[in-house]
Amino acid sequence: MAPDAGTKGFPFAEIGTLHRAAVVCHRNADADSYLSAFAIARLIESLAPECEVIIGTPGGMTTLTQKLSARFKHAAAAKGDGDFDLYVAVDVGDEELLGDWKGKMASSAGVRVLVDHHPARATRLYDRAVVDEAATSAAEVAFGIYEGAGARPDAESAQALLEALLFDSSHLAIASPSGLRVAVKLMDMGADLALARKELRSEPDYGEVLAKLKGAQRLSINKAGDWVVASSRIGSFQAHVARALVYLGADLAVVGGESDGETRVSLRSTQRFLDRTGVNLGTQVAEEMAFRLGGHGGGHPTAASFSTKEEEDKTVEATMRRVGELLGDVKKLD
Ligand SMILES: [Mn+2]
Repeated sequence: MAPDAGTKGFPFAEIGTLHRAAVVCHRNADADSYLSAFAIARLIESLAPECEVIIGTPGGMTTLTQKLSARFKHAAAAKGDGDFDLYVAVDVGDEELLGDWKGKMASSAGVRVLVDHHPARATRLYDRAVVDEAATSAAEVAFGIYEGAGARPDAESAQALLEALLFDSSHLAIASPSGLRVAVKLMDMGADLALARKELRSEPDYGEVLAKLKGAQRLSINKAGDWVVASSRIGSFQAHVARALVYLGADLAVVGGESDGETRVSLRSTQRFLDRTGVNLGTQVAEEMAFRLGGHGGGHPTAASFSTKEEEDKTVEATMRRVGELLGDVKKLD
């Protein structure tokens, strides 16, 4: 990783020589990545009016980002043609998430800059890095670049940065003190908080809505020790249903279903459940069940899944038995 020399001198290239610049998001760009890239693209355009700037979106964008990109319009390309004099990778984390752009950047003679809030990794891909691991969003880092340049985001860029910050901070619930300060500064510059909340709302997906309601209808309520364990069966959106059951109040949710000759089980628990029981759903349930039944699985301590060729009933029952081994006898309440 190139040393972080602060934001002074951004974009670290001879402004007069810039003809083509690409601000590149991570694969399947989320709102923080795209909107931060949007504001940085605007900044480069104001610093170098002769330079053509595009936003690179390897592998496209999420559904929400597509909607936001129609509101915050900028020339964008999944794969940029030819080489660029300047590359700015935004919110990328792992450089593999640059997709096709990684190879293009690696072989370029152009200046390569990273703007990020993910932990810095060992890499030689970038010439300069502006990374703040304490930032909740890439938008805060992008705002810091504006401040370092003594520039003020235009109204649209300020709005974009506020929406990016809200997106990555669970609507400010997990924002750091410095993130909150940036949010206030953006509002002082004209960004509208109510509008930001509204524009970040995504349309409900009909299939997901039906799956969640059917999942609730087929609910089985169990108790294991002091813990409420909800289980259900659904052929799709298992993860969404499991999350919804935890949201309803279950400490642990086990949701399984068969489709295309495979049974998929999603597991979700609360942080409180993890803290008190120490049960890691990724290693102790998903990986273990994949091992026992044959299949593959894993995940995080409070969110995991596995799939197997075994049939649905047997799979869910075996998973509940595993829960019993870890928590004590499972008693059905309904
Ligand atoms: Mn981010």
